[in-house]
Amino acid sequence: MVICTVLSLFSLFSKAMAANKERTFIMVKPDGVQRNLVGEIIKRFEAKGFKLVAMKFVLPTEDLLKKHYAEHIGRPFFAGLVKYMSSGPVVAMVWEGLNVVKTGRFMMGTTNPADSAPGTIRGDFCIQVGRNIIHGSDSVESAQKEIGLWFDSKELVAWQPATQAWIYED
Ligand code: ABT
Ligand code: MG
Repeated sequence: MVICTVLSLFSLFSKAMAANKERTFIMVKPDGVQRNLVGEIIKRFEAKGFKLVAMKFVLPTEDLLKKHYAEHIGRPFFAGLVKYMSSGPVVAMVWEGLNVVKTGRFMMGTTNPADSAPGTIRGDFCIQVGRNIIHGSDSVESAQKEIGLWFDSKELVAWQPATQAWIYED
């Protein structure tokens, strides 16, 4: 009986810990970098309570972008999208936390900034869909694919933020 209770408490604890470890791929696009919005975007994810796991400043190749946007190959906007995304450096990041994929998308705002709510990143800082300054994974599966595309596993840093007990209940 006691063993069962201890085991189920341990199982609940492990599930909560695993949920807190969801990861997403966030990227400040070339227009976000050119418009000096890197700090503003990082600040929002940091202040929210998410944990930074990896970050790099890179000029992405067309080959990498074609893999990143493979789901859009053949669509009329694809060539313009790859041209825009390879036009300058980007800041690629991995952020971790409870529901970070979904919450990250809320924080970004809708794809078309014309519909993004004020207070979201796109709602506050951009106007057109082809210059929407930030990317965030749209599902846990996409996040895993994108993180693997942009980062080596050894670039994902294991660390324990001192703030965790003040951000999560368990
Ligand atoms: P990303 O974060 O760039 O992936 O944007 P998001 O997930 O919000 O939107 P999706 B649907 O993935 O669009 C990818 C990029 O393609 C551009 N786009 C998309 C167009 O220009 N016209 C369209 O009709 C659609 C559907 C917008 C997205 N990013 N940029 N730039
Ligand atoms: Mg997308």
